[in-house]
Amino acid sequence: MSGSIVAGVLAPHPPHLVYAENPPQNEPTAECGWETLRWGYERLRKDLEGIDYDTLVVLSPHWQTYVGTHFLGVPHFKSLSVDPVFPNLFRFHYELDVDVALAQAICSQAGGAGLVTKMMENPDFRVDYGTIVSCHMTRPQWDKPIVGISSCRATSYYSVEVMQKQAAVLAEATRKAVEESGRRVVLIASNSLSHSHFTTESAVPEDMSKEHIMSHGQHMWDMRAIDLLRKGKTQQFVDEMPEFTSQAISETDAGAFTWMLHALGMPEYEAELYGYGTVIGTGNAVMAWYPEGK
Ligand code: 2X7
Ligand code: FE2
Repeated sequence: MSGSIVAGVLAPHPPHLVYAENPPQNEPTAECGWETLRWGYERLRKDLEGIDYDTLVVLSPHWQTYVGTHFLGVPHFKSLSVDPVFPNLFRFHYELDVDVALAQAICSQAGGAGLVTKMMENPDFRVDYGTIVSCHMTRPQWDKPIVGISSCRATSYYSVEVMQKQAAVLAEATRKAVEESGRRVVLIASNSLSHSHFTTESAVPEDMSKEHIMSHGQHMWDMRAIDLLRKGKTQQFVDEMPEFTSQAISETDAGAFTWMLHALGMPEYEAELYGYGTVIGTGNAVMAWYPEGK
C-alpha cells in the first residue's frame, strides 16, 4: 500500500520548553514557565493520539551541514545532549531509534534529483538539541523511530530564494520516498518564527514576568505569518518568506518550514494553531496541518 504524510507539524525547539516540563531525562528542574506553548503542545499531542503513524521525519536548524543535506543513518542513538547556550536548562539523556530504511530512501531520492546528500553513519554522533526538543515535545514517549535531516545552510551560502528551491526538491524527494515506503509519517519543521533574542538571562530563567517579544516589529511579522497560514494562504507565506526571514531574523532560514509546506502540497486549507508564545524574546508557534483530516 502507498505510504502517506498524515500530518505536518511546526514544532519550535527552545530547550526552555523541555526544561519547564521536567521530564526524567533532563537534569535541571524548573518551577514553571512558557505555559501557552507547552499547553499548545499538549493539545497537539492529544490530536496526534487519534492518528495512526509509523515515523517522525524532522528537519532541524541546529544540525548544520555545510556540504549537502545529511540524514541520521544509525539505528539507535543514546547519549547526553547539552545545549551549548543554555547548559543550565538542558542536559538531556536521550535514547532514540532511527527509521534508517526511510532515511536511506529519502537520501537516494534527493540525490537522484540533484541534491548533494549523505547518510551520517557515525555511531558516536551527538544528535542536535533541535531534533531532540521538537521530537520530545511532539511525542515524549520516544516510542516511534525518527528520520533526522540536517540543514545545509543554503540561505547563508546563497540566499533564501536558493534555500527555497532546494527545500522544494527535498520535499518532493521526501514525498516520493514516503509513498514508496508504505509508511504513514508525521513531518516536523523544527523552528521558531521571529528569532531575535535577548542576550542576557534573568536570574530565574522561568520568571515569566521577564518574558516578552523582542520588538513590536517581530510580533507584527509573526502575526502576519500565522494569519496567512491559518487562512490557508500557504503559497503567499512561502512567497513572502525572503522578506519574512530577513525582517524577522527568522529561523525559517534553515529550510525546515519551506521543506514541510512543499511536502504537504502547499495546503489551501487552514492550519491548526495550538499555541503561540515567546521564549527569551523569540516568537514561537505550535501549528499543524492534517492532509487526511484529524
Ligand atoms: O534554538 C533556540 C531557539 N530557536 C529559540 C529560542 C531559544 C533557544 O534556542
Ligand atoms: Fe533554534
